[in-house]
Amino acid sequence: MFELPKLPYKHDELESFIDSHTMELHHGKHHAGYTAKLNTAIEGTDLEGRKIEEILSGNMTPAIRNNGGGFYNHDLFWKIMSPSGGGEPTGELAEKISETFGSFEKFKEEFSNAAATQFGSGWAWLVKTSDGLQVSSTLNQDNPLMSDVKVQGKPLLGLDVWEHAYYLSYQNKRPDYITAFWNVVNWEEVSKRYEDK
Ligand code: MN3
Repeated sequence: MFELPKLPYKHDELESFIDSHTMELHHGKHHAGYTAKLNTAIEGTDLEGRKIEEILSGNMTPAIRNNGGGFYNHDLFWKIMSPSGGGEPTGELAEKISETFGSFEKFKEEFSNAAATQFGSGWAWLVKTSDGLQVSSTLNQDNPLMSDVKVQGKPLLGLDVWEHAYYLSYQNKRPDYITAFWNVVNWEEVSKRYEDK
């Protein structure tokens, strides 16, 4: 059984970038919903008891793909944000980003563009692939762990661009939400994910 992970901060701690009501609904309703439906979908199958990363990299029913993706993606999303976030990465990750994209600013541009141009619901990603770092985007609750997406690897940073993630504060202005996001990115956590095997 998967459990809804606790938020690592209070609902209102990402204000004025992400409002408290959005956080409450997003975590307490959307993420909780994916978690419950994932449990229903794997109950009684041989996927019960497996790690989520393992489930998502194998063959899945649509219900497991959508709800398992939703479970994993939101868990990552809460962790890679922090009330004391923002700024720039340091250390190995900072070097790798500069080497790959030219500069941190260029990386931000590429990631923001992937998030802005993802049509409809989906996610933007910074992915650690076997060849290094890459920016990508996916539809719905798909993610880079899945074996049939364009850019595969370990998701380091993810941005939810479903309307439920920003509509209450930003309405149709997704680019403003993307700009705000950079102020809450927890680079320490992203670096940790990069350096971990
Ligand atoms: Mn969401």
